[in-house]
Amino acid sequence: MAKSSTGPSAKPVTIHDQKLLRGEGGELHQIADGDTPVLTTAQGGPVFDDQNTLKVGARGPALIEDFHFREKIFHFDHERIPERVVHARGYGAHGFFETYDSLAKYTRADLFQRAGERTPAFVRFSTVAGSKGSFDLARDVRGFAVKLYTQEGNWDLVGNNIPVFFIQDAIKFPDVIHAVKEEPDSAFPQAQSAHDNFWDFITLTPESMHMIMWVMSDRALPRSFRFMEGFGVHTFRFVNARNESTFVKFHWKPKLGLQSVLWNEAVKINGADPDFHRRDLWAAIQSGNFPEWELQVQLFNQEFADRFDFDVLDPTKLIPEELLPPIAVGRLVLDRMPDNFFAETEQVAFMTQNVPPGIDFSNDPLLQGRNFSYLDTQLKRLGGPNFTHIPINAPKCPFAHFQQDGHMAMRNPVGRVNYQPNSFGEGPRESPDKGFKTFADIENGAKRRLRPESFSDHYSQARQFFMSQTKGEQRHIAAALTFELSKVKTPVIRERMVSHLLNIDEGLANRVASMLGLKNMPKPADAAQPTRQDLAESAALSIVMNGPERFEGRKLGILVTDGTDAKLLAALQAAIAKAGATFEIIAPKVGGADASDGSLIEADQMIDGGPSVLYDAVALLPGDKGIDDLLAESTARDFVADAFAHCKFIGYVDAAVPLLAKAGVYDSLDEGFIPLGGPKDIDGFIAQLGKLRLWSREPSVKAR
Ligand code: HDE
Repeated sequence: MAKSSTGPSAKPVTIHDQKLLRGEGGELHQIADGDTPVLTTAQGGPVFDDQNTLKVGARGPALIEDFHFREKIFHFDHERIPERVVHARGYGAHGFFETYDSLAKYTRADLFQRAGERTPAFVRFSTVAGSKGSFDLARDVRGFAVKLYTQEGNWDLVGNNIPVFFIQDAIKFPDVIHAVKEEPDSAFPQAQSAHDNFWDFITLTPESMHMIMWVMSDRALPRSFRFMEGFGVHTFRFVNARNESTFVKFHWKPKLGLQSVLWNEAVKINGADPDFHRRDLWAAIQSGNFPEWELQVQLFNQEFADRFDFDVLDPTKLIPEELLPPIAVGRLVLDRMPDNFFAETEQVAFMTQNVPPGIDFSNDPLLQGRNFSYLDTQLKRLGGPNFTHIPINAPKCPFAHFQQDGHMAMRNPVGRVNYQPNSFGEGPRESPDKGFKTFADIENGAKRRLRPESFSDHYSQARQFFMSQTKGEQRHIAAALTFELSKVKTPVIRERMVSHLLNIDEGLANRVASMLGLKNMPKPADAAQPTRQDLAESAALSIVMNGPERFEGRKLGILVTDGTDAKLLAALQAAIAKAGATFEIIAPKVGGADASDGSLIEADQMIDGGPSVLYDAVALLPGDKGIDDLLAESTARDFVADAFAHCKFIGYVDAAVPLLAKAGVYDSLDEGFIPLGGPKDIDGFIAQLGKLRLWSREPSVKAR
């Protein structure tokens, strides 16, 4: 007869450092003792055995009365909520916004009234097209969604890292998103715009051309969330206590400057570390290097807006910063990771319609559509109307209303009165003074479905963006367009895109056509408005022209082996820390290497797990003894060859020369290679690192 289940028996075992009990079937049990809390069901019932289901006899069948098993599996089965339709992959952090000076002249919003006022914040960065489990370095727009818990309710500035958008009217949003996401029959490609559907839609939607220039630029491949800008995109309004309105555009400027990676690098990062961006944010915040952005605003009135040919309500246009310099109004600091990713980052519900009194909408048709969508989407994702009861979405100021009941209601009214007006003197009342009062703009006109003519210039700012880039950045745009279109199987779509490029810049169109091997040059696309050739270049649109010129916040990869010069390594580590940067040690074995003085160098990565694409620059510090270990490793050769191809600065000791030769770069030593003969050479190396990349090398490593 089979023995009956008795649960964990009292046969203690020790597995390395863990004391456990062994059950009759050999399974291991961890038993509560001393202060350890007792495992319970969600109902609070103490659990007897968490390793075995309840069965008849030792070998089954299982019993349906096993409420612990059923509750555990039932809960597991429902762990996921629907991922966001767009921006599914994201990463968030807490922090605060600090106001510089009172903006009372422009807005009555409480958070802008007092210098030094701090408002709690939660920010979620994201990619748009990929699913929740996709990789970080997709060529894509990044979401930059900020929730500010103000004293007058939550203000959500749900922006992107690109200041314009693909479409002008919200009714086209499902189309552009369907087109960019994986094709519905094959279910691929994941997190890529390089496929027919996307380019088919884009080439039939000329209003997208300005945004396309941005998405094909290095802006779509940020090195870190910490090194990218954020934009509110739409024109909003500030409204002051006298009910005067000023148009406003919001910009977040990273304190550490802008930086992106190359496409070839991005592709390799996605394989080596699909969590590259989240790991970067996590590491920076956990180590106390809190990322910071300045909030800058462009303020203008209707008279100023009327000076432009384009419409300030058109979200495919920007106001060049040279024409309207932004004013710094505060700073955002991220200083704390969520305790729990799901509870906070996954459940956070951003909504464009969350604005405090003093901030108001414009008639931008995209913004108007978004104001419907974001509330609607939360109902589906979070399962009911009570999503503001979830702590991450709850206001941090006093609030009171008569909303009640519904799924998962956590805060329930007490007392009799749940309506107003009431004559019992209970409950909240409306406030004409404090309440949100919509700016009383005068609107009239016939009800029509119409795109205003003022939205019809689709190419001028696309051209302006392209012309404002450095030559290298322009090459990247041409290469990105060529790569993307090379994945498009329908030749006519490729040609159609070139016909649009002809309206942007003929040189760009010719370059892309030639790299695609296009046999016949198409005619320029029919344009609703001719492209303006006279728009001034804007340096603010380039990444390279807005780099940091210092290595702060960046990361050096230091390759070591047995025999690495201990003094040189220590001096380099100290100098990197002094520059406000970080480093990782890469060695042939993760157990580390023995330095020249016999000390152990602890490794962060084994060479196979730490390719140079994960670093902003590299230092090759092998010892004479250990270099042979590396020469036989293709990963070590790739480490050097990729650092070279990606225009990175490379510090090296003499012992590394055979590796440089093996990687095929020893005949191409340029000023990006810095010999590290001893600690005296380190200052010069660090100074060079501040340039981030040796762009002058690029034409020799990527001819097209
Ligand atoms: Fe969004 N967008 N969007 N979007 N969006 C969402 O809301 C939508 C647009 C942006 O980290 C969704 O909660 C429509 C522009 C960010 O949680 C959804 C239109 C900009 C995030 C939605 C737009 C954005 C979203 C999906 C066209 C830049 C992520 C889940 C009118 C200014 C927020 C959700 C986060 C998320 C709708 C266009 C930024 C479906 C209908 C333009 C950063 O409601």
